Amino acid sequence: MDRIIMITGATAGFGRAIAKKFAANGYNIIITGRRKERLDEVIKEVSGYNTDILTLNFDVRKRYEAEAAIEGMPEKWKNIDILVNNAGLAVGMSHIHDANVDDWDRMIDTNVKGLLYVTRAVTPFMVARGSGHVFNISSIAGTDIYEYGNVYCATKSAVNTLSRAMRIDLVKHNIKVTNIAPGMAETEFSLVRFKGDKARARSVYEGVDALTADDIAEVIYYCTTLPGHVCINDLTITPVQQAAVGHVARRQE
Ligand code: NDP
Ligand code: 8X3
Repeated sequence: MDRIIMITGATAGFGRAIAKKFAANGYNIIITGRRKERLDEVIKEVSGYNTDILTLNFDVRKRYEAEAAIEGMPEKWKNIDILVNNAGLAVGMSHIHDANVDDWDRMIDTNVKGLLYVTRAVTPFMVARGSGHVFNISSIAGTDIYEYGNVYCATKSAVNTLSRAMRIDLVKHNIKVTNIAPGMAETEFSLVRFKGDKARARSVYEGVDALTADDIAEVIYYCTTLPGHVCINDLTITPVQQAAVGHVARRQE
């Protein structure tokens, strides 16, 4: 079987673009997410490529579901070369003293615990084979802390720390770990953060040529084309108009 990539959160945004990019380049893809109908759409989108596809329909927050889905894969699919821990979200924007605690739970459970559950289930396959590449999708919010961002920023700081920790734990097994920290990218991210408020979501990107999901897919693919002995450890990617989270040179429209 050819090379295999597993992408969490492949039903939208970065994950979906990454799935298409790697399928177009001959990889077999394992795509995961909660929305099954979206996974079916991705299958149709890559049907023109010479690629095998496995869909795993689970919620990364549900540890036993995640473990069962990954353990239950046919043996040949366990030879995963690349894992992209992408599933994640921001929910709400509030000060620490008046936030919705359910929003905090969703972010911590998805962005930190979900990432860990999937990594714990997949990395033993890589260790057994003595090779692999893990990408963790963090954010500039992991280092560039901003008002109302508190818990989302904290989850992405945790991802940064986990990337460093994974690199130390996995280095002797010839496993690369690349931490990707994007800035503003126009996906469903803001729609989710603002709980379906389309106007508010759209306003985030006004006057900015934001990153696209395809930009992120392109960068991740590039990292995988380097020689075996080369590992890009950390990458920060922003639109040219964004210097930091709160420093965006918007066009007047
Ligand atoms: P999207 O909302 O477009 O996509 C998010 C993906 O995550 C979806 O496929 C969704 O699938 C999946 N997901 C969310 N929660 C769960 C869950 N509990 N279980 C399984 N899958 C889940 O957002 P992006 O593509 O923009 O975001 C991808 C990653 O990039 C996130 O980690 C985000 O924090 C990060 N990021 C985004 C930036 C941006 O500006 N867009 C910038 C920096 C980082 P489904 O709902 O079907 O389960
Ligand atoms: C998403 C980037 O700036 O909205 O991770 O926090 S930001």
